Parts: sequence; C-alpha cells; structure tokens
Amino acid sequence: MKSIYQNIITSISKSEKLLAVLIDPDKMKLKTVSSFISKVNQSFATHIFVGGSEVDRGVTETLVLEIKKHAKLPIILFPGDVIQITDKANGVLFLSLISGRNPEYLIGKHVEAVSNLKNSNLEIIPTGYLLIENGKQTSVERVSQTKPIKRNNIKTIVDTAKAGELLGMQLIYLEAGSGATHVIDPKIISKVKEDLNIPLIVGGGIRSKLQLELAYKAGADLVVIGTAFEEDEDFFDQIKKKINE
Ligand code: 1GP
Repeated sequence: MKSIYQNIITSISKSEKLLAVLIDPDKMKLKTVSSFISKVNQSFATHIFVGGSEVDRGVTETLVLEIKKHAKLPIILFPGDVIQITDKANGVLFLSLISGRNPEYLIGKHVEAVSNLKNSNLEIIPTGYLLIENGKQTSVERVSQTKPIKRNNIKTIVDTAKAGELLGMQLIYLEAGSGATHVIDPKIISKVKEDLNIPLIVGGGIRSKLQLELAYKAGADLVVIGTAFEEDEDFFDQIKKKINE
C-alpha cells in the first residue's frame, strides 16, 4: 500500500516531528550498512532517504537491497539523477529544483524518469526543492548548474515555496546543501511555514540536537540529516531521546 505521504500527514496532525536519515550511496560501504541501520532502528528516525549528487549506475539499487534486509522504516529515494531510481525502495521524492532555472532539473529529468517510474510500485511524491545559499558552493549547485536563492531574499524563498504548492507539489524541501556551513535560518523556516499548506522538509548542515530542535520549533515537519551521522555514529546517541515541540 502506498501510505508514506498519508502517514506524514497523519503524524503532522498529531504534532509528531519526523526525521529522515539520509544515506548517500557514494559514501556508505555495504559492509557497514547492518551496524549503521541498527543505530537508525534505535533512534527516533522515521524515514530513510537514499540518494546523492553523484552516484554510479546500479549502486543505489544494491545499497537499497542491503538496507532493506535490516531496516524497519520506509526507504525513500532522494535521487540526484534518473539512474538512482530503483523500484526496490518504497517511495521516491520526485524533485523539481524550483529555486533554479535549469529546465533539465525542472522537467527534463522527470520526462526521462517516466519509463522507469510508470512500471514501478514506488510511491511517487512530487516535491518542490529549493536550494538556499549557505556560504559555500554545494554539490547540488555544481551538478545542477543553478544558483541557490540568497538567504536574505526571504520573499523570493516564501513565494517560490508557495508557487510549488500551487503547482500541486505535495512537499516543499528547503535545502542548505549537504555539509552546509549555515543551516537554513529558523526565520526562513517560519516564514515559509506561515504561508504553506503542505508539509515542509528542511535539511543541510544540521549537526546538533539544538539545531534540530530549532528547525522543528520554527516549523519544519521533517528534518533530513546525513553528514552528521556519516561522520559520527555517536550522533545517534545524542538524539535518542524523542524531541517534542
Ligand atoms: C542534503 O539535506 C540533506 O541533501 C542533508 O544534509 O548531509 O548536511 O545533513 P547533511
């Protein structure tokens, strides 16, 4: 049953905050998957995202199959490219990079993906993806050849997110970029949230429980963390205790 999106909506209605652990197939070694996922299983993470900016063909599918052996949580693709799509996962964020103006990342890659998607059982979740300036060039910026929106340009960020909603997207993702030096400013999160009627995802550069709490408090419904777990699995212990609003 395709219930990922509905479960997100239900959690939000119960004021439950969601956490996705992002696994980059380019960085995760197959032999460490089992111990990594056992940490995920003991944490309050609610989703596993799998994806990266640059991943070789076939690598994502092999990794998803290995994660599935150990994980209890839904596995959602967060693909940097069409070749990362595999029907072995449970769902896919069908991302449109609406902060940029590169037609390939607004519609081109999507057309290319259709022949894979239409025969799969993946739950497809249309997602407006906004890259926000974070102080250094990110791989999303480099690969997509788009400019992030300046972080002081709050009106453009808010209006872009809203335009995504009005276009029928089901989620909005505010991205500072993997390993960002500046996380998305809570002010931006709260302004976007004020105007939005769909769930809000926030990610990029979050490395502490405090930053996670501030993102939730500002209005993030789902936070994505990758690098902090990759670099130090003890981070799982720091966030064992469930964070409530
Ligand atoms: C990147 O938002 C995600 O796409 C997570 O970023 O790796 O910095 O946690 P980090």
